[in-house]
Amino acid sequence: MKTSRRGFMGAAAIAATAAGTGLRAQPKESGRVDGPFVLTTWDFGPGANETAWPVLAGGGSALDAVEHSINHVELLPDEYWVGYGGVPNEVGETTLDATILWGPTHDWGGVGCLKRVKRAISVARKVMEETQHTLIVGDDATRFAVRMGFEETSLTNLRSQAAWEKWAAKGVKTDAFDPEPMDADRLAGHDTVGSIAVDAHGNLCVGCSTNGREFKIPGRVGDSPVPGAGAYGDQFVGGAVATGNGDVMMRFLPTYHTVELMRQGMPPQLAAEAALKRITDRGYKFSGGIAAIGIDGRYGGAQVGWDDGGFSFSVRNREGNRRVWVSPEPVSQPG
Ligand code: SD4
Repeated sequence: MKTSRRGFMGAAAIAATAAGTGLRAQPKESGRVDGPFVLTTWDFGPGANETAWPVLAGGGSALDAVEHSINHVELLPDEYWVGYGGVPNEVGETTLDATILWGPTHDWGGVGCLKRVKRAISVARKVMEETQHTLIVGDDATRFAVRMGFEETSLTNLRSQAAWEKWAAKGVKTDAFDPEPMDADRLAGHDTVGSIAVDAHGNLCVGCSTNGREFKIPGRVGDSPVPGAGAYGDQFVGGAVATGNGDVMMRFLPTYHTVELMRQGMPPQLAAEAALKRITDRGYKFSGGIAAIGIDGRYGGAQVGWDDGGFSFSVRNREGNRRVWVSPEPVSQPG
């Protein structure tokens, strides 16, 4: 993986923990918080949670909290992996995938390959609230967004333009034509923001948003907008969000798997490990992570492939924010 930001975070985490015992600090992949709470993945998690927390603290809905959390990341000017200004496809265009679930009604909305509109999670929310559909894709998703009052604008900025020009200058075709990742995952890099909230009324919302995969084949839709793949939730159980190689992960519906195991009483961390193990057991060698939290506030995560330990999620409740680094140890990779 050549994700400079992830590499940096992993190195920083390892350095910080190595300074003490020489070992990784006490892994805290699991724990419990009282509600209301919001959980958000990766290193943008703390900032996203801080944006969402006032909504929850003021008695607002988990739906608004998740939208705030994800909008925060989508609109960060320097965030390359989510929202505008990042991850161009093979022809230099940035396209977005997002989904959102409202627990009380189990209503979903999603957009895939959304073009020229910045707040993909908000468009997904419109799909959920204004239509009977679950997923709208491509230029038609753009037309839908404009119809709902969103501004049509370029998703390219200097950074994404430069990233694409540098890649295009090599004259290689996208790595999506390479063999399936059975020996090694050679993806250039990828990240997704996933967010799960439970509000003071006990209502659950789950959402995620991403640019997907660098230099993807135009039209590619990843796991993020697919219920049960990039995100899943059940009002009576809890939620799970995924990040990583969505082309592989969506074949196994790992967040659905995680939540269903939690329904049977399995702690979130073990459920997430089992869902990833289902994929590695079939021989895939990939990078992927899952963060999950029950309606009761028990949380946990698992990951494979990010050996630098860089995958984290953050959980915010009235006691503050806690960052949870997810150890790569529990799930073994084949080979
Ligand atoms: C995708 N799963 O489109 C997303 C990307 C991601 O960490 O999450 N990367 O494949």
